[in-house]
Amino acid sequence: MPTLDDYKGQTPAWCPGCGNFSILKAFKEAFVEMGIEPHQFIIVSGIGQSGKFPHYLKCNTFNGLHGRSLPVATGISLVNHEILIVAEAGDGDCYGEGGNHLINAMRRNINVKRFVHNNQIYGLTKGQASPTSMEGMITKNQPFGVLSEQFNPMAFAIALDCSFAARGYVGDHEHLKGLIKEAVNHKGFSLVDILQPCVTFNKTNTYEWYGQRVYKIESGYNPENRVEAFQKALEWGDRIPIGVIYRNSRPTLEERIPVIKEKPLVKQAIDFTVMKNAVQETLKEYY
Ligand SMILES: Cc1ncc(C[n+]2csc(CCOP(=O)(O)OP(=O)(O)O)c2C)c(N)n1
Ligand code: SF4
Repeated sequence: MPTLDDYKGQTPAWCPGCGNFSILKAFKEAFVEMGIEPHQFIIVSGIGQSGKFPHYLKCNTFNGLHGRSLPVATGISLVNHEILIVAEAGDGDCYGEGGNHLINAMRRNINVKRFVHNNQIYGLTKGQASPTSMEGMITKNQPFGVLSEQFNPMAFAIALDCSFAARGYVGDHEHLKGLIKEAVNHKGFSLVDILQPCVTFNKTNTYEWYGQRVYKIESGYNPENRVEAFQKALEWGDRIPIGVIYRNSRPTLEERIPVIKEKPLVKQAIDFTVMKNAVQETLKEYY
C-alpha cells in the first residue's frame, strides 16, 4: 500500500493560505486511500500556480504549454489507455487558453480526469481577470471592473454532455477528497471544478465569501437527469452547490477506436516493414 510519504515531491512555493495546498493534500490522501501507487498514473499540466501541481508530487509528469495539457493527455491516452491520466489546470489555463481543447475532450469523451483549480483569477501572472472572474470585479488590469460575463463551467459541461461534471470546494476537505475519488473511478472524461481562494490576488472570492454560500447538494438529487442538472448548474450567487452535478455513461473514445480497443498501442508489436512498404508504394505512385 502506498503512503503519503511516497507522494512527496518538491517543496511548494505557493503563498501561505493558498487553496492549492488543500487540493494537493486532498489529492494525495485520495490516491493513497485508493491504493494507487505513484508509478500507476501520469499528470499533465500547463502553466500557472496550478500547473506546478505535479512538481509537488512524486509521479510521472508532463508539464507543457499554457492551456495545452488536454492534447497531450489525449495523445498519452491513445498510446496507453490503461494508465490513469490526470490533467491539472487553472481556470485561465482550462477555460481561457485551453477552452477549445476542453470542448473536444468532452465531445470525444477521452478517459482523462480533469481537475481545475478555480481561483477565479490568473494567479501566476499576478491577478488579471480569468473567464470565471465575476462580472464587475476590480482587478489590476480591470480597474473599472470585469466587463465580460462570468463563464459557467458546469452549465458548459452539461451542454456538451460531459461524462462527469462536479464542483468541489477546498474548504470542505473530505467532500473534495470524495469527489476526486469519484472522478477517478468514473469511466470517461471527468471534470472537477474546484473552488479555491487565491488569498493574494482575488480579494472578492475569499474563504469567508465561499463559506457563506457553498452548500452540499441534497441526497435525493439525481445527477443523471440532464435537465435538472442544468438547473443546478445555473445556481451561482447567494447559494453555490458542490457535489456531482451531472453524470452519464457514454462510451469513451478509447473504446470506440478499433485498433486500440483490445490492447493499448504500447503493448502491440509493430511491424515497421508494413509501414515502410506502404510509404515506398505511395512515393512510387505519386512522386
Ligand atoms: C499562451 C500563453 N498566454 C499567456 C501566458 C502567460 N501566463 C502564464 S501563467 C498565466 C495565468 C495562469 O492563470 P491560471 O491558469 O488561472 O492559473 P493559476 O496561476 O491561477 O493557478 C498566464 C496568463 C502564457 N504563458 N502562455
Ligand atoms: S498568487 Fe494566489 S494562486 Fe498563486 S500561490 Fe499565491 S494565493 Fe495561490
